[in-house]
Amino acid sequence: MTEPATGLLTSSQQEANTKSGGCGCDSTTAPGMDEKLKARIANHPCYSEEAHHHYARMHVAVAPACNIQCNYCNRKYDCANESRPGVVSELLTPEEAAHKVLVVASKIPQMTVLGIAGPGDPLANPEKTFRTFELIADKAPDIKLCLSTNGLMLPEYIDRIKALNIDHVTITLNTIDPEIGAQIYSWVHYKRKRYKGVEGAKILLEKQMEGLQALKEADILCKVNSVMIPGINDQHLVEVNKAIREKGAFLHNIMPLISAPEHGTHFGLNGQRGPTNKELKEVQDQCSGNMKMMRHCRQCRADAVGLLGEDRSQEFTKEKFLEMSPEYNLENRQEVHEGIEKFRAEIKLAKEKAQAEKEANSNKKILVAVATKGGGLVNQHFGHAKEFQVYEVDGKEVRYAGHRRIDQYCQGGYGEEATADNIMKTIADCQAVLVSKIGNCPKEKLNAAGIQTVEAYDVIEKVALEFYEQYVKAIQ
Ligand code: CLF
Ligand code: SF4
Repeated sequence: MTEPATGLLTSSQQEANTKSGGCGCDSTTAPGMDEKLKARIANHPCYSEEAHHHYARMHVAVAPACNIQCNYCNRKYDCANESRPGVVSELLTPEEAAHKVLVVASKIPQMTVLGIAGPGDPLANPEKTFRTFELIADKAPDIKLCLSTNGLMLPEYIDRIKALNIDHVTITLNTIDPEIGAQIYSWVHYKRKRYKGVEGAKILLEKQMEGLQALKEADILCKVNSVMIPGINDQHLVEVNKAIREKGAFLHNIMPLISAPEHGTHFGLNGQRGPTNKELKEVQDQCSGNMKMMRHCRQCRADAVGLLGEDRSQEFTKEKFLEMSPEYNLENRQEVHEGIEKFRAEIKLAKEKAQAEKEANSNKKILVAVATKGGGLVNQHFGHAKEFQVYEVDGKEVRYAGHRRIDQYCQGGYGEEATADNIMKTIADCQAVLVSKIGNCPKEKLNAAGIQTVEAYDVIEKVALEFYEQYVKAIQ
């Protein structure tokens, strides 16, 4: 099945939310991820949040039939698990699909992933789905194959999936409780028989879990999509998250139900609402402690083409792409990918450098000289001070470091020039002088020598930390 069509999305919803059937989350920073795993997702725009800025995916709509009925789906449209409701894709034969992939591979060389996600369920259309994958694997071996399914037939086809080297599979799994499932699925068609209510949900849920286990055993990366349906499974999704994690799912993509009467779905007609962005984020946050969550899903259509944030499907309608010649050129594509990787490496380096600088600055220790008459306060005029208390500040703590004797600056107009020079020498290693007041003349001299002046009447530690904060900001 395609990722679940959950109703028409506004553009902001598309940006903010994920659809129920897509597969993918950013595991690039998941704890414990080894280099081999990183390489497997490095150019998959759904599985790696970072990759989605650079690499594109495409879907081919070769799978029209479905074997279950989700209450958020209207079969007039694409599968709500991977596609926006209300979007209808042009059906292709496997041969047409292969032609299209080769055309796109040359026109958009950063397209690295071919997904089959509908418009029905890919595994309810096994011959068309696998034939398409076979053709692509044969003609465009550098393209990753990706599949999104409701999971009912997954255990049945796991060997074929493995044999075709399909490394990324999404299961749309909305619940682990058949009672809840009965509220989401009207019926399930399994082995020539139609099951309703809890009975149907039980079969589906069992097969989904079996499928998840089988994927793990076959070492195929699995993303789970869950449609969040307020009042039905919203409170239950944390439990779902825990269960799929235990079964070895790699990513979790919680997507909002998109439901409106005009979609003609069971939920749409019954007035079932979708979650607000705030509700969605709360559940995603609750789950994110357990595993990495996908938050960049665009709930793309079953014939999507391009980067996740763009839709170039209209450039490749059937009428148009059949006129184009499939000029797949592996060398050209590799060259483009090398360029992208070079660029990514530069960005990575720049980010690391900025981070290192930030850390170095936040650990930085500085000294400040304080004019005080006691009481733990900055409360003395610069010109009256006969000594400065020197403190070391590192952003977290203010530690007393000693005192520096000086000649009082205000001498009734005599010798102030020489005194100022001596004072500056005495506190040359300090970044600032904290005083209750200071005249313009010594202030300018200190500033010219690189020592800042802070006028305040407050607790020493407070003034010192405030100065530290603005000092670090200024040098970042
Ligand atoms: Fe397609 Fe899904 Fe593969 Fe991606 S989509 S089959 S994993 S290649 Fe991606 Fe689209 Fe979201 Fe799906 S943004 S709807 S998660
Ligand atoms: Fe997808 Fe089938 Fe569910 Fe529709 S009914 S959302 S096509 S799995």
